[in-house]
Amino acid sequence: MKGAELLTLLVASFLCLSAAIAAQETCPADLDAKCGDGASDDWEGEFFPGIPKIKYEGPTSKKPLSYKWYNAEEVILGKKMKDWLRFSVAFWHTFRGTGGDPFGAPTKVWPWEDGTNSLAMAKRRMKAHFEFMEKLGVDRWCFHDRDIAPDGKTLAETNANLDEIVKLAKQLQGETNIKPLWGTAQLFMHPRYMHGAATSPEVKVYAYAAAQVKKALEVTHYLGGENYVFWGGREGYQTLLNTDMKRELEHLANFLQAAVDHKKKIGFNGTLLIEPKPQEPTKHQYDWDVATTFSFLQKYGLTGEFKINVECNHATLSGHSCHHELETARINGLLGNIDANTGDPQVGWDTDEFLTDISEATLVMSSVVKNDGLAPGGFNFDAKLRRESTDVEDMFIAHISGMDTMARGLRNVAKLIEDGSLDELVRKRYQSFDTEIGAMIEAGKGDFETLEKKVLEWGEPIVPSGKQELAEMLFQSAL
Ligand code: XUL
Ligand code: CO
Repeated sequence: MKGAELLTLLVASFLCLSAAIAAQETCPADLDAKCGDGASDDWEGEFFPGIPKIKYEGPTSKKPLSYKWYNAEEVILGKKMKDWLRFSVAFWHTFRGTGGDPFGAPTKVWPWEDGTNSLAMAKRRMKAHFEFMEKLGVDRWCFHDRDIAPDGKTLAETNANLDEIVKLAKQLQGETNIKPLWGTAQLFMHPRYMHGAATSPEVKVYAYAAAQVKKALEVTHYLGGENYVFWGGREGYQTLLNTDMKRELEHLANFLQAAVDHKKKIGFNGTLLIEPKPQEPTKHQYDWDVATTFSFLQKYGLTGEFKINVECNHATLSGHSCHHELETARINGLLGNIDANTGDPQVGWDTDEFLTDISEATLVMSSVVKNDGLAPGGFNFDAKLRRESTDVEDMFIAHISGMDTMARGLRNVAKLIEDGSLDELVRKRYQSFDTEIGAMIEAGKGDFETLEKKVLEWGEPIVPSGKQELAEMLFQSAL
């Protein structure tokens, strides 16, 4: 091919690609009736032809499209793996993720997408989502209201759009026996929420958010969801110079109390979950981490009404390990759900990657086992394909890999428990408290005068080794 022809071809392919990328953009929030006109929810045949139902083949399998460690029906530590793990697919990452980032256009061109945010497209996408879950063998899903249905020009129109999609989801759920693990309201993307939703200084925005959560709670209940999540993406501040923090926190508490009241009013028995995150998109988010969220719940008399959804990547953003956040939630009776993902140690933001670190998964599963599972919560893959992963099969491979990693973590915890050495090391470390004086202190009766007398009698204590390296060796030997 001559140079000039090659150049023409390159320019033409670039223009085609740009057109495809431009067509990927969604309709504006105040949806113009023309946006997506002509689109159809019809689809001939399967959305994922050539992808089989994913089966367990064991650790020797070399097939990417098979489970090596996750064997749903296998009993481990007295429960089926599927009941320990209660996996769910996050609709937003899996079906609304475009691969776009602040520097670049979308990269994913899924065959079923027509580039619109129309109702017809929302229906077609929902059908693809159910085929995806069935093939994967996952029987739960998670969604934001606005992921699944487009905004209308008014709240009434938006709610009508949502009802139409929810009706289809309900029908597909009936055909597949798949249910929501949780639903939530998207209170961060629309410009009206730029200063926050429940913490916006504008009363009409607070009211709008209330109306949106009311509807999202009702829809989650209607679909048989087992939990409802509050992630306060913009409930925080960019600068304290223009912020009345006390007032905003009080508004947030009142908002959450009203959600509790509405949940009871409609007879929704699902668990309400708060998902902490320290920042992004705000400079400071009020639900910074588990401990901050717990103290907020205590201060406003909301404990007992809420549990916590720990997201591993949010944990690391707050300067903790995921294990720390899980244990903080667990020992306070607050561990309700896990958004299983991970960040990148060299990157400072929420990269929402599938968790594939076996050591990390073993620590996560040790908290889950100590908690005797997460039900009615479970695991949500709040994780997305990398921008550069553009094959349809990558959607499956990512989930299989994430599920196998958690399953492997569970198997490792069973090994650690069976071996018993690590538990014994911890028990021994505290055995001095299994004495008369230790029991007195633990019962809150260790007054300082009695303890001073004891010290005078005992002399200088002999302090044993912490055995950290041995603990690490025992842990590693199970991986
Ligand atoms: C954002 C995040 C959300 C919540 C649901 O970081 O984790 O997707 O899980 O709103
Ligand atoms: Co999340």
